[in-house]
Amino acid sequence: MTHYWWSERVGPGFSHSYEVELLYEERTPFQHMFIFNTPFWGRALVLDGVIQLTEGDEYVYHEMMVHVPILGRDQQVRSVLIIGGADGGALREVLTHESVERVVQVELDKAVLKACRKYMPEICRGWDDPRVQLIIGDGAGYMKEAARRGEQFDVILLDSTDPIGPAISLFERPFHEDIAACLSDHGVVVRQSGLPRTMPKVMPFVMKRFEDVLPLVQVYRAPVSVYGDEMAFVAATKDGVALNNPRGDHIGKFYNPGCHRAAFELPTWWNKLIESYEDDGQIPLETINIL
Ligand code: SPD
Repeated sequence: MTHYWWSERVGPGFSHSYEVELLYEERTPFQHMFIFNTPFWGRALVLDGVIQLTEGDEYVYHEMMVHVPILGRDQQVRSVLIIGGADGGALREVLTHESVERVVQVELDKAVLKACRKYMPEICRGWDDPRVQLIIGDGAGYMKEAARRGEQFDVILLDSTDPIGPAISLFERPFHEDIAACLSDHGVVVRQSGLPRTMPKVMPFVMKRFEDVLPLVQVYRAPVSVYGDEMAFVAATKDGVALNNPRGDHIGKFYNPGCHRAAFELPTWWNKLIESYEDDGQIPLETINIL
């Protein structure tokens, strides 16, 4: 097979290049998908020109997205909703928790799920677990209906792409109101909130949207190498109790109780970004250099 170099534009004048072998390409009804093999990171999923995950470091993102909200509460987590996450990495981590009795996953793009199942079977597993209900459909539409039905979840994970393309509706105000309505009394929601280095307004924008509807909002971070810098996760709790202190002694490939606590210690420049953010309610789409 032919190898060539593929680049992701991470920010202005800043690209990452990967030596790749194309395994699969599809223009789905929603996005342009590539699955590459790379010599350093293993297989990689790319949507609309943005690396979503690689086999080499996906565990950092998925373990931190999942275990922080599940182990950051005193209460056992029984029900989980995942919006997005077609690659199955978040689901895999959720299912490691024996207290979890029910997982609903809502994924927009069936084609991505199908390709991940075929090309990344080690990550994309868990769909056959009897606790899992998979729904192919729009996450915002599902949340609206779930709120109307009075559904409740202990943990909601927003494992979406960045706020461009099909994920846009997941960044709009009504979606956040529906999320708050669907959290149980001790419920937690977590959203991947971009790289403050190159998308500095996404994290504070997401914080504001959750502050509009929930009493406590926190930021924590995870070093996902292929994204280009540290990723921000924004978490919000329904009862206003913080997530900093992990329950138990879960050890993952990245996650451990020390990493859990440390993730809430933010760099000074992140704190400044949060303090200086002026909310105009507009979804921040641009990548800019704030150095
Ligand atoms: N800037 C890259 C953000 C990628 C977020 N999606 C990751 C999906 C992993 N399940």
